[in-house]
Amino acid sequence: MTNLDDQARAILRQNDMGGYTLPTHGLYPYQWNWDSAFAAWGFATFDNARAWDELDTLMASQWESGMIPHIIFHQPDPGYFPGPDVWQTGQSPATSGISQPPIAAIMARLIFEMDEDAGRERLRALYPRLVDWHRWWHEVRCTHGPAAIVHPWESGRDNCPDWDIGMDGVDGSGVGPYERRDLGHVHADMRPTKEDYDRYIAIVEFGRGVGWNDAKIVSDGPFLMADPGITFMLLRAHDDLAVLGRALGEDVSEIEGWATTLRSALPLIWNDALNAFDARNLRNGAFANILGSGAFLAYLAGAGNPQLETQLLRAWDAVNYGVPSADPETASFNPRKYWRGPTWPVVNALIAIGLNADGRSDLAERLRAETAELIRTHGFYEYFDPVDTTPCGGKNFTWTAAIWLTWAS
Ligand code: 9YW
Repeated sequence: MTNLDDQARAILRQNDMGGYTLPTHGLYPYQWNWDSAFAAWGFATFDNARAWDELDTLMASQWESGMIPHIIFHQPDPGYFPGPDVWQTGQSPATSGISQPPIAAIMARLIFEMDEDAGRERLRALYPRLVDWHRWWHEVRCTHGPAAIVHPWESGRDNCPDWDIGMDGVDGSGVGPYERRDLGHVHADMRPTKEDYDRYIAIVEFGRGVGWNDAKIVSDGPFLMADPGITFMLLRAHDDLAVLGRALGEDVSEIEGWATTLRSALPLIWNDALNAFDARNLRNGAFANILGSGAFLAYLAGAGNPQLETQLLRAWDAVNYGVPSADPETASFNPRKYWRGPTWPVVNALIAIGLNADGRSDLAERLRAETAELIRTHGFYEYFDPVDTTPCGGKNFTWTAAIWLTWAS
């Protein structure tokens, strides 16, 4: 067996389609937004120019509104559903009509600081697009205070229990027949259910029906929830973008204003009954009352507190490897079903960045060691059972390889 660093680099190269990287061949044959940002960070450990290329191809798909879509369908591929024919966004290249966790600025800062001389001009070219994307989040998606998502896919944590109360209000019964492609790659037990998919498609059909008009989707769409995970990633990304802007000699007061406003909205996603940050249905104000891994991204935004640490340790101590994506002490916990319990190396990496910044390097190191053990035991899988280490989902996964090279090894 070659050493794991070599294997990780080989995975990035194998998934490299020339300027953009697939999450994994087969299951996800396109460019995904936050996967690409992680890929860029991974490339930066051995090919700085290629790292910036990845961010360039991602940001090149920016919509007129400033939105960066969650999937870019560079080349047709029948292996994934729903493809561009379902989304019908009219973009070129074709894209989905929703966004994904805005971590590109976080990764751009990490990459820039690895080699400032090589990165300065690349960053200068990228910076205005990042600013426009962040402005879109502020103006379109932070109108209720915290960052709102209009589709569970937008959160990056597709079927986590956080979204159950919002999904209850989505009628999937009118969706016509379709064929899922994910089940040809991964066992159904590890994937979202048919009821989930019917509702996912119903939300897409709503967006398509209003011509992907952002304002209409937010005001009248079937799903609108405050996402703690995106809120914290966006807050950290605003701060990092301001750091990058200053390094370029730009006026960053607008970005600082977005960050101040977003930080002042954090009390709206604090649930006293849960003693943690929590998702919220923005149609009626109800809390999800579910401890999810998005809450622990608070550390990334300097928003940790003692109650949250108690909850983090309770959930983490209830499993053996990594932070679980859902609370192990609730009935909905399922250690192999996608975002309903498994541990995700990429989320662990983000939580650890936050814990380190918060002065909890002991916890960050524990998280790194547990994540590394999963990868050493089984390889670069998409996610893992946090109780018994079973590798789950796709293999030879780009973002797992990327966080190995940058953080876990
Ligand atoms: C899907 C690519 C994507 C990730 C998401 C993850 C999954 C796609 O895969 O969504 O069809 O379910 O939930 O976070 O970006 O790796």
